[in-house]
Amino acid sequence: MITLYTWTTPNGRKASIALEEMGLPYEVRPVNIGKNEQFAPDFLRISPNNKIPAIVDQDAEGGPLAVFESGAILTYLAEKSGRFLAPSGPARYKAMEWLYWQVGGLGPMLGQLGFFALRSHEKSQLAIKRFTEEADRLLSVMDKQLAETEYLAGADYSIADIATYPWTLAATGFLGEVLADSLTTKLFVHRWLRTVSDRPAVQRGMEVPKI
Ligand SMILES: N[C@@H](CCC(=O)N[C@@H](CS)C(=O)NCC(=O)O)C(=O)O
Repeated sequence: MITLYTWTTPNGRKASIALEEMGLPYEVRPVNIGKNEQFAPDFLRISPNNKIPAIVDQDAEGGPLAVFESGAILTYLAEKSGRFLAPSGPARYKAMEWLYWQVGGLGPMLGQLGFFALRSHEKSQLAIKRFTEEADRLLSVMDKQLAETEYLAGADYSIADIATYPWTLAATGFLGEVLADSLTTKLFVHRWLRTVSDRPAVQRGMEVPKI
């Protein structure tokens, strides 16, 4: 059994979508980051960076294993299930490229844009401009890739798509007005979003955690 520590956010949903897609049994422990539960000592022992998602696999080889950081979690789950990540060769590294692109690029930039454009009471025009332009640049890179391939890493759906889906949905959802100009030109991103949205496991993963 895998325990998933998560909340109702794009980073949390990457892990629940992966668990649903891979059909791995799991139980959910909601960590309410609005109430600072991510700083509880018990949670910090599992996720020392005080962020969700994190997992504990009780049945890991060699004994219970805690994993934090969504990219590491998705890689671990893909290797455990043997799904959505090639075991070796070029397809593996294409999936890794786009996985790291999401974890180090799209996620943090959209997160910063959300903070400066929506959550912050003080509106810094410089920060909003900087992160709007960077979000547009990243969505353009993604659109160009998806004009050439069905999924981010090629012909096959992979953990790179799982990682990128919840944040791209956020770009069209709670960031939709901020990014309206950018989104009108990203036709292949919208095609990919529709394809991934149609997957039943993605729909189930987006409902986690139920609170
Ligand atoms: N790089 C991390 C980012 C995780 C992250 O930013 N999680 C947010 C929720 S979406 C969080 O737990 N924030 C709580 C905090 O910063 O105190 C990952 O990909 O797992």
